[in-house]
Amino acid sequence: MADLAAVKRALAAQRIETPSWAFGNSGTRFKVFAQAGVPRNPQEKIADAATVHRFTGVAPTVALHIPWDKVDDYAELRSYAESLGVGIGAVNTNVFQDDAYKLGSVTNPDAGVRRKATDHLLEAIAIMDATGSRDLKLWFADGINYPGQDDLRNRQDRLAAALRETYDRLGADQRILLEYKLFEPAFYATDVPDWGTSYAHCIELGEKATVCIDTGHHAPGTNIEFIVAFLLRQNKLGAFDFNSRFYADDDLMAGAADPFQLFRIMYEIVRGGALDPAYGINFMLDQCHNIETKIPAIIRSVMNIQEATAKALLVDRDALSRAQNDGDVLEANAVLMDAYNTDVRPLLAEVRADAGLDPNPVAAYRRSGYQERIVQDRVGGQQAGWGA
Ligand code: LRH
Ligand code: MN
Repeated sequence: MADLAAVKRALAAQRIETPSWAFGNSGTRFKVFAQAGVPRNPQEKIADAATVHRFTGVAPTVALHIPWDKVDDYAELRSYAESLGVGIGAVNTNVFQDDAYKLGSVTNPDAGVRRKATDHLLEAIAIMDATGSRDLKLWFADGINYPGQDDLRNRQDRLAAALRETYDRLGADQRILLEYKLFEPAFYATDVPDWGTSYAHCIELGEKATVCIDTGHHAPGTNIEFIVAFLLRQNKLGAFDFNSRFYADDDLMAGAADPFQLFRIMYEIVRGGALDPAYGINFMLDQCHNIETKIPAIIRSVMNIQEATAKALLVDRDALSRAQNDGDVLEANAVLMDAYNTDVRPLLAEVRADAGLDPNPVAAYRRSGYQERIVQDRVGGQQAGWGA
């Protein structure tokens, strides 16, 4: 039987990083539906992230995306965040929105374009020096749409060269999170399409390079928890971009489309002893709230991850090992399903109450008047978005 006191301590210590861009307007190529009260600048995004932390107690850092969160003084932005009780987390680069990157950024056939892209990656590390961030999150939209459009090997050589230069610029306590994605915006070959490619580049780079798993970036039917188990064994899992999807990179609320998958992923994290923040995995959200109110959606997503984690922590590990070692297929599956089918909401309500928080963060947020206040205050100016 799981030790409930230990489970509650692990849940209280859980840390989830929110994405600044999820507080801004987002959508699809068909439409971006603007919402009243959306932030107009990085400071207002950070204020919303601090609000998520205020009601959940487990989201003390917010990831930035450059240039969407570009400011003149990043040290000042850091102090502002800290004044609201949050820290600046991962710094995300953006080499996917400049006209120069049509045929690729660090993989572009044109050396001048590769230089431009690599300089942006290096600029992001200088920003991390100011914000005190550990994680440089690299995602490359780079890829090709037609066979023959470019040489697949040459593009890997170009990518490796840019990664090497970036890696060598890292500070002692900084690291690379190399995110992969099967497709989109490239529709024939993506240069970092899967965990194996990211993993291989991370091994080539060194110990400060780790893989970032975005749960929306796999082919349908991919067993993501296997990737988690494998990378943990290799000590090469650095972070998650949590969201959920029914079809492609839908960026829906984590756990909304497939709570059982999120549970299986968190079980491999717990089984691997990797839940504790000290282990070093950065559990981030990466979502787009195209039609739903953004702050309660992010609070709900944090709660979904907490619920999946609580269920994973309740797995009777001894009974599971016994059944597995006995080859008792049905019993082994039943032990895991017992935990998954456990209603952990009362347990999480206790954990929140013990932390002086409202047991229902979404309801507490709705009662707080914060949403009405930002709708009233944030009038005029340019609402934040992807600027695509
Ligand atoms: C790419 C991605 C990446 C971010 C972007 C906001 O699909 O997952 O992590 O840079 O979304
Ligand atoms: Mn992502």
